[in-house]
Amino acid sequence: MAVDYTTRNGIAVITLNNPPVNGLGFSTRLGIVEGVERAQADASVSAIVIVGAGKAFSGGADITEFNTPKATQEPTLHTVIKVVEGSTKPVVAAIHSVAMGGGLELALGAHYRVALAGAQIALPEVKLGILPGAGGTQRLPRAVGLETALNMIVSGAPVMSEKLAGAGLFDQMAEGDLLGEAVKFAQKVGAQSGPHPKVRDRKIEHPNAEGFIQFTRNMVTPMAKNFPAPLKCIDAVDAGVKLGFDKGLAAERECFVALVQTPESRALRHAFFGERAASKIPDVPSTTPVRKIERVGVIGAGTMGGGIAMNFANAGLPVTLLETKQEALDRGLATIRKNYESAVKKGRLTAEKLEERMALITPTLAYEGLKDADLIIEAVFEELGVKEQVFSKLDQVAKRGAILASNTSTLDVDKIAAFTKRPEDVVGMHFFSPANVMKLLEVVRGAKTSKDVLATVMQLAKKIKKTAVVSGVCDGFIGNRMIEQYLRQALFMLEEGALPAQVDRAIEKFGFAMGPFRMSDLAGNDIGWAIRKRRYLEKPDLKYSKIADRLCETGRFGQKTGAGWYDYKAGDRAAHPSKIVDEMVVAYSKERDVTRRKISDDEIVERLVFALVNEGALILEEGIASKASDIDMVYLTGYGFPLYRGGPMLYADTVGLYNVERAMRKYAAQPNGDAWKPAARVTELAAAGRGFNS
Ligand code: 3H9
Repeated sequence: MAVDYTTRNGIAVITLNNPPVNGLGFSTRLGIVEGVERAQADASVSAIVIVGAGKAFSGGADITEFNTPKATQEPTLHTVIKVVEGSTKPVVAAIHSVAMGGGLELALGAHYRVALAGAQIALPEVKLGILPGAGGTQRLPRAVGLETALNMIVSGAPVMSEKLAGAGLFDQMAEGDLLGEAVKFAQKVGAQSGPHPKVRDRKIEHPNAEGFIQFTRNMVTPMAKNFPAPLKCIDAVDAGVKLGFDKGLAAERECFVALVQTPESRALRHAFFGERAASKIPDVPSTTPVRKIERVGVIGAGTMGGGIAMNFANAGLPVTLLETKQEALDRGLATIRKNYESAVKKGRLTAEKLEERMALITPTLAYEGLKDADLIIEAVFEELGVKEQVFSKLDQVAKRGAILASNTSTLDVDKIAAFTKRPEDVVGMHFFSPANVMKLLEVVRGAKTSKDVLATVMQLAKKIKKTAVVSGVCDGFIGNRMIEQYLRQALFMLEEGALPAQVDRAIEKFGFAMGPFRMSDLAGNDIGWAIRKRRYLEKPDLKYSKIADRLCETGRFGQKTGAGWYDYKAGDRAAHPSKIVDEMVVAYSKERDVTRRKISDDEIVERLVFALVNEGALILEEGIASKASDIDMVYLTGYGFPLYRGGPMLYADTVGLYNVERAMRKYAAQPNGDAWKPAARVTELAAAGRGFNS
């Protein structure tokens, strides 16, 4: 049962009991209505308390029910709130820990609210691409004032209950025994004659409501570019201000129904669940014991090693940073300090915290300095021979049970593990650059990596605020293996008729943070060149346009050399289309005897994104990723894929795999078409009318 009903000293206590966060799914809603009706019918009850069991009052509507018949099955949340608000016996919401979304809306429907300090109060619906759809846009402005309410509704950000104590939301702040105090409060109001106050009857007081709403609209419009929800939130509040409660409620309903169907909302909900699902590994139960991580070692104080060390210092974990030469160590520490100083300048860190974090980092030139570390991550040169030296050394000095991690982005983790006598303790931890900023962490599971090592690293990832996704061992893991196919298409399209700026513009218009050519210039074109040289030997049948090699032969390695696919001016990162490069591209087509054609933006987007999708499907088939949402999380958090499209695999579902497969077959018939054999997973799902995420 999702709701418990008891009585206590003449008060009915309705306890929401739907773990993990008392989501207001169908059975919870039904339980509340039944509870209120039972209390109404019981002459010995004078008032009702609604309280949440476990770790929340309520996290809101059950998001898993959205777009299913259950979401609209009566009693809907509207009905529940109507029943609560219409109760002749006063209803008191007793709030602890979390009152969010529909949970807060339910509380706003009660006649009184008692809260513990430290509870997170929010209407976070906008973060899921919707708006508060059960009266939140109407009641919150009446409870806390227009300005506070609009800020909360448009940002979705939580506010601590104590901060709202004076704002008219809570009738009493409880200390300690929430239920006991709420029951006492209920006895007091239960003894008073009704009618009891309703938030809906309050006035929205503001000296210039219209002006403030317009100001908010102006602020939000540029930020909300690809997201329809924030402006709809303002529309709904506006309707309530201008037309009164009931018409405002109707406007809110209309906006909610429209938003919940949008691809943007679907994408945001997918990302919400995808993030949580990523930490669950099918054969590693949540009860798997974890190892204690109290001290971390990082080998290599370059950009990567330094960034990795910062993550742990930020989380309060001491780090020992190892380098082979004093100058390199000094340089690494100076860069870390500079990064922190820049955060201080921006007001994101205090000078005191800077010193605290620096003090957590201990430099060393000796491997012995790592002997107490519970986790050691190497971030040294990407060469198997170098890794061998590091890992055999680690095998000698690391204490028993220490986790030995490699930050490799390309090398075989199983081979690295074999350099030790404890391959079960070895795992890949692939951070993305800059490691102190990027959210993504690919956790590479070797054939022998033990389950408790995986469980420990996944838990630690949360502590350092990363989105960790598990990848099996393969060249490039999930992210880079897919991006290689995307880049191959980008190069083929240059050869066939496009220019770098056109390709970048098309995919940036689709929503990518950066197109493939600007990205390559930033990363360094020599990196891709080195990978291709390896490919030419390892996979001589794999076709590649050689246009990028031509570029590299002229020394145009990107921003770091002041020239790449684009021209750069000193001290400026802006990419300027390059006449030299454009001529080089056209000359290359001629040399290859290719008649250049106009390539549409749609084709550019399809070829780039579906190349990711096809490789993603192979990655699923091979079990390198355990679910499609993991791939999406890699692309959303590590590769600048537009959040409002939900990642490549969800985007393919949105387009429909039937259509995706048809496009692949079309491209297969073009020159350079041998890259386009649809993966079996695509064909099977398309034939079954299913998607990667259905
Ligand atoms: C809404 O209310 C619409 C209404 O306005 C109108 C309706 C008509 N539903 O984050 P955690 C699960 S929209 C279903 O790791 P934490 C979550 O998936 C809703 N499930 O814990 C996870 O499951 P699992 C507006 C939910 O302690 C588990 O709970 N509300 C919901 O770090 C633990 O989650 C929101 O947008 C839900 N509503 O943080 C609130 N919420 O264990 C979204 C959570 O199987 N939720 N789950 O992986 C949050 O912000 C956080 O989850 C919360 C707890 C702060 C509540």
